[in-house]
Amino acid sequence: MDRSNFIREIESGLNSKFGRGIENATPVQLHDSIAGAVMRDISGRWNKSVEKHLSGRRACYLSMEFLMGRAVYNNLLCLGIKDEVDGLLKEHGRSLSELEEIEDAALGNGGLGRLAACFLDSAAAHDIPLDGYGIRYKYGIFRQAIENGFQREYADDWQKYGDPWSKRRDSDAVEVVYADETVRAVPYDMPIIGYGTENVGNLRLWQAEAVNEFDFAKFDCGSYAEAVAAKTSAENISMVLYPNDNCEEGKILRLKQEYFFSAASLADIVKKHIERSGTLDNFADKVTIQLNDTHPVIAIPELMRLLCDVYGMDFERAFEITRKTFNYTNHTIMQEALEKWSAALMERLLPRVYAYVLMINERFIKEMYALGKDREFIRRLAPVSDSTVKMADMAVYMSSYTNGVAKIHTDILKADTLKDWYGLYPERFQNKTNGITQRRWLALCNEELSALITRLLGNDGWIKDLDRLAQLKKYADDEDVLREFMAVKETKKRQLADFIRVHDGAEIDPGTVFDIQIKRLHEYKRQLLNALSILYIYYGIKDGSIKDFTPTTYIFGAKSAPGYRRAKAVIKLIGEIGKLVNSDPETKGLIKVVFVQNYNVSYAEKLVAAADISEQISTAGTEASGTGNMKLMLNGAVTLGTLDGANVEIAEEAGEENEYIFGARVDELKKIMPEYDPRKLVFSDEKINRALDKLIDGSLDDGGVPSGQEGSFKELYKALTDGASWHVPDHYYVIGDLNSYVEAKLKANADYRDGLAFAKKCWLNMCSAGKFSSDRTVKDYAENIWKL
Ligand code: 26W
Repeated sequence: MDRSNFIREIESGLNSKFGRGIENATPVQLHDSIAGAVMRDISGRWNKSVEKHLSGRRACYLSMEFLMGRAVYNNLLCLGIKDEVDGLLKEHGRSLSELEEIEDAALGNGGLGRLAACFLDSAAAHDIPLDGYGIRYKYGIFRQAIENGFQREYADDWQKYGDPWSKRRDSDAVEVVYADETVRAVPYDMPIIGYGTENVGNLRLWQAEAVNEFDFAKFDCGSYAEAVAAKTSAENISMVLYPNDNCEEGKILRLKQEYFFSAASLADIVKKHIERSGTLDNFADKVTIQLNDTHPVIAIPELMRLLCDVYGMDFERAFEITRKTFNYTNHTIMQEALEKWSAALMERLLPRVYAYVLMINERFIKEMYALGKDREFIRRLAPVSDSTVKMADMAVYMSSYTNGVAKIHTDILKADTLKDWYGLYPERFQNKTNGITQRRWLALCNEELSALITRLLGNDGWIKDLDRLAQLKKYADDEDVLREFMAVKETKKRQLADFIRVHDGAEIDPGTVFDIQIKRLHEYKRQLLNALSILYIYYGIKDGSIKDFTPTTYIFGAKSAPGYRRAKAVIKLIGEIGKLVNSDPETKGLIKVVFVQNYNVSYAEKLVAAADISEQISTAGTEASGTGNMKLMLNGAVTLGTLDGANVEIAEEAGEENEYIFGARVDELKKIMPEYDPRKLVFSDEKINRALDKLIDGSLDDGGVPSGQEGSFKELYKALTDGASWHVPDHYYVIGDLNSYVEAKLKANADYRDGLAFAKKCWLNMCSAGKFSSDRTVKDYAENIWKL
C-alpha cells in the first residue's frame, strides 16, 4: 500500500472506531488501528495465498506451541513500512515504541514453539507453501514475577486488549468427538506476512467451544451448574498452555488438547483437499504434515480413522497414504520428555482412535515377524507395549522421515535413542539443523547493527539471504569497522541497562562485560554451573587468586516449570548470590549478578543484541540444538559453551578459536559417568569446595515466602553429592565440568581487555551466522522432506 494512504487508513480506523485522532488516541487504540490497517491491506493477498497453498502441494506444520512474540513491529517490518509509519507517527507526536506491552502471543514454552514461529516466517518470506496449525490458548506461558527471590506465576491473558491480528472463521468450525463429549473447534487465522513478497502464510489456531452453549432442559429443572457444565468442560480444553518444558505428565487434559487440535486440523485439511480434488487417493501427493515432536502424533491414528471409518478406504491403502503423509521431528532425547500414554486412558477417552492404534501395532508386529525379529526387539519398538502407547515409536513407524535438529543430536538419535529404528529404516533419518529468522533476530531487534551491515554490503539483501554476511569477514582486521561495531554493541548495552532499570529495578553498568544466560530453567541447561562459577570467581577475587578481572555483569533470564522444585531453587539461589555479591564493597564494580523477570521473546530481543558472552553450557549430549545460541551469535556474541547441540556447528562455522569451548564431550562422558564420584573432586579441590559449601553453610537464605521451599539449597547440594532415588550423584556433571568452565570463563574475561581483538571474534561470529538462518532450514525441509 501507498505509505501516506496507510496513515490515512490508520486515521480513519481511529476515527470511526474510537472517535479519536492520532494525537489523542490511547496506545491501545493506536495499536488496534495500525493492526486494522495492516489487516485490510493484506487481506486480498492473504486470501490469494491461502488458495494458492490449497490448490498445489503444501506442507502443514502441526505444533502444540507457537511462540510468536509481538506481531506489530514484525508485520510492519515485513511490509517494508516500519520506519515510515514510525516517522509519520512522530510527526503527530507519537511513536511506535508506545506499543510495547500491548500484545505478545506467547503460546509456547521455549525452543520448540519459537522454532515453529521462525519456520513460518521463513517459509512466508521464501514463498514456500507452509501453514501452521495449533491451539489458541486463552492463557499462554505464565507471566513470571520474582518475589523475594522466588518465582511466582501469574496468568497471562494475552488478548486483554483484543486480538486484532486474528480472524475468526466460523464457517470452518468443526466438531471434535471424545468418548463422552463433543466440542466445537473454531479456527482463528493469523497472517504470516512474508518479507518482501506477496505471499502470506497462515497460522490456524483452534479454540474450543461448547456445541451447545447452554442446556435449557437442565436449567429448567434447577441444575444451574450442570446447565453450563458442558460449556466449561469444552472451554477448558484450550484454556491454558501446559507450562512444562521437557517433562511429560500424562494428564488427561493434555491428551484432550493434543487430540483436539490434531483432529480439528486433519478434518480441515481433509475437507479442503476433497473440495479441490474430489478424492482422497491423491491426498499424500498434495499434503505433507510435519509433526513438531510427539505432541501431535495422535494425528496418525486419527487420519487412519478418517480414511477408513469415514471415507471407507481399506486399511492397507490408508496405511500407505498415512505413512506417506507424515514426518516427525524429534526435539529432545531426555527420557522424561518422550511421551507415553496409558493405553487404558487413551482407550477410555478415544476408543475408536485407540482401535486404530492397536491395528497399527498389529501391523507392526506382523511386519517384524516377517523380518524374523525376536519378541524382545518387537516389545521394545512396538507402538503399544506394557499397556503403554509410545508416541515416538508410533511416529517413526508411521512416517516417511524422522529428523533431529542438529548434527550431533541426529547422530545421538541414530546411535542411541532411536538406534533400533535407525537399524530398521536408515533411509528415513535426516538431520535438519535448526535456524532462526534474521528478520526478527537482527533486522528488528538490532537496527543499529543492521544499518552497519547494510552500509558495508551496499544493500540489505542479507535480510533474505543471510549467507551474504560472510562477505563481511574481510573487515575482521579493519579497525574503523571494528570500532563502529563496538560502538553499536555499547549502544545496545546502554539500551538494555535502561530497560532493566525500569523493568527490574536493577542498576547495571554498560561499561562491563555482559555475560548472558537466557533459556528455560532446567537442570541439564546447568544454570547451577554458572551460579557456582560466579561464587568461585567471587571468592577468587577476594582472596587475590584471581587478578585483573574485567568487570562483568552476569545476566540470567529463565522461567521454571511451576512444579519443578530444583529449578525454582536455582532461581532463588541466583538471587541470593546476587544479594551477596552485589552488596560487597570489596567487589563493587567488579561483579554484578542480575536475574531479570519474565524472560520472553520480547525481552530476548533486547538481551541478544546486548550480549558479549553467550552462555551455552548444557551437559554434552543433552541440548538437542538450542536456538538462543544462534540469536546471540548473529548479534555478535562469542559462545562460552560445551560441544553440545548446535554449539558444535557454531564453533565449526566461526572457528573454535573464536569461541570458548570447554567441558567433557559426549564420548568422554560415556566413559566417565559410570565411575563418576563428584565427592572426590569436592574433597580434593578447595576452591570447588568453597563454592559448593555456600549451599549448606547457612549464609545464603533459602527461606522466606513462599514457605515450603526452605532447605532447597541443601537439596541441591545433596543432588550434586549424593544423588537421589531417581538419579546418580550430579547426573549433569556440574562439578566435573566446573574447573574447565571457570578456566574458559576467565580466559574470555581476560581476552575482553584487548577490545579490538575481542571485537574481531565477535565480528567473525556474526559474519559466520549465515548457516543458522531458518531460511536455510526451511528450504532444506521443503526440498528433502516435504518435496514441495
Ligand atoms: C511433553 C512435555 C514436553 C514439552 C516440550 C516435552 C518436550 C518438549 C520440547 C521437546 C522441549 C523443547 O522445546 N525442546 C527444544 O527444542 C528446540 C527446537 O528444536 C531445541 O533447540 C532445544 O535444544 C530443545 O530443548
